[in-house]
Amino acid sequence: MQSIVDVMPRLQFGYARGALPELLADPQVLTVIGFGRDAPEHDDPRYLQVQLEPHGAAPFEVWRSAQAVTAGRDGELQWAQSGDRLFGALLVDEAAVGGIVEAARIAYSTLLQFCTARGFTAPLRFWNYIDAITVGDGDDERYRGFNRGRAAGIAGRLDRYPAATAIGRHDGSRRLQVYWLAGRMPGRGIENPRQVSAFHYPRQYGPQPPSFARATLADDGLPLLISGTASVVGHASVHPGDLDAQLGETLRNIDSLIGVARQQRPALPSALGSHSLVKVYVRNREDMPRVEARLRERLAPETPLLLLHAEVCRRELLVEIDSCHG
Ligand code: 3EB
Repeated sequence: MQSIVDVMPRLQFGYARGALPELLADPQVLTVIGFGRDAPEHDDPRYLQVQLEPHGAAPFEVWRSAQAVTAGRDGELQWAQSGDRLFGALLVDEAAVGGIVEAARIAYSTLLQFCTARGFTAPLRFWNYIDAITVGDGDDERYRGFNRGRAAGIAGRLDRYPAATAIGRHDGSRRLQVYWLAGRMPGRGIENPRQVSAFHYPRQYGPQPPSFARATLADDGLPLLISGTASVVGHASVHPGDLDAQLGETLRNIDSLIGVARQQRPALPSALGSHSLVKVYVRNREDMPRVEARLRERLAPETPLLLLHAEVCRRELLVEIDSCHG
C-alpha cells in the first residue's frame, strides 16, 4: 500500500567516469559537469564545463533525477528541470557589461527572474566561479565587487540566502560563471555556531557582506547542501600558512554544521562518507597530493572526492571544501 506521506523523489549526486554521450543518453540525467581544459565539448543544455583543473583525471559530476527531464537554453542561460528541481547555469562576460560588479548584478537578477517565471521561486544552492578573485586591493578586490553586485542582483528578490560557493579560477577568462539548483519550496538556512554568519561579517571584509547561508536543508529528497567551508572561526581565518591545521579546522566546521542539521533531520549521517559528494578546492597545485592523502586518512575510504586547483577568496586560506551530504 502506498504511504499517504508524500516522499520527495530523490535527486542523486555522484562522480562518474563514463563517456559523456553515454551519460547524457540517460533521460533522467539533470546535469553533467566536466572539469578543466580536457573536459569534452557538448551542446546538450544539461552539460556544463567548469574551468578548474582537477587533480589527476577528473570524473564527471552527475546529478540524476527520479523523473524525466526537460532542458533548453535562453540566451546565455542554460537550464534543465525535472519535477520540483531546476538546474541552471549562466556565463556573463565582464567586459561586455563594465566589470565584475555589474556582471554579478546582472547574473543574479537575470537568473532569479528566470527561475521565478518558471515557478522555481526558491534557489537552494549557488556555485560562483570567478576569474582572478583576489585581484585588486582593499575594497577594489574583485571578490568584494562580486559581493556588491550579487547583493544588488538579489535585493528585493530573495528573503533568505541559500548555501553557496564562491571560488577563483585561474583561466584568465573574465567571464563570471554561476550555476545553481532551485526548487519550488524554500529550504532552511543552516548556520554554524563556530562561525559568524557570512551575511553578518564585519566591515573589514568589505562594504557588502557575502550573501550566503552555511548550508541549505531542503525537502528530504535533497541532501544537506553544504557551502564552501574553510578554516574560518568566528569571522577570522585561522592557521595561516598551515595546510594540515586548515584542513582540520575545515572538517571541524563541516562536522559542526552536520550536527546542527541533524537536530532538524536526525536521519542524516553524522559524518562525511560514501553518502556524501565532496569537492575540495586547493590554492597551491603542489599541495594537492598532500590534501588528498590527509583527506583519505580522515574520511571513510569510499567517500567520493574531487580535488580542484582553485583560488580561495581570502589570500591566506589554502583550502576550501563543499559537499552534498546524505
Ligand atoms: C568563508 O567562510 C569562505 O561568497 O558565496 C565560502 C562560501 C566563502 C561561499 C560566497 C564565500 C562564499 O567566508 C568564503
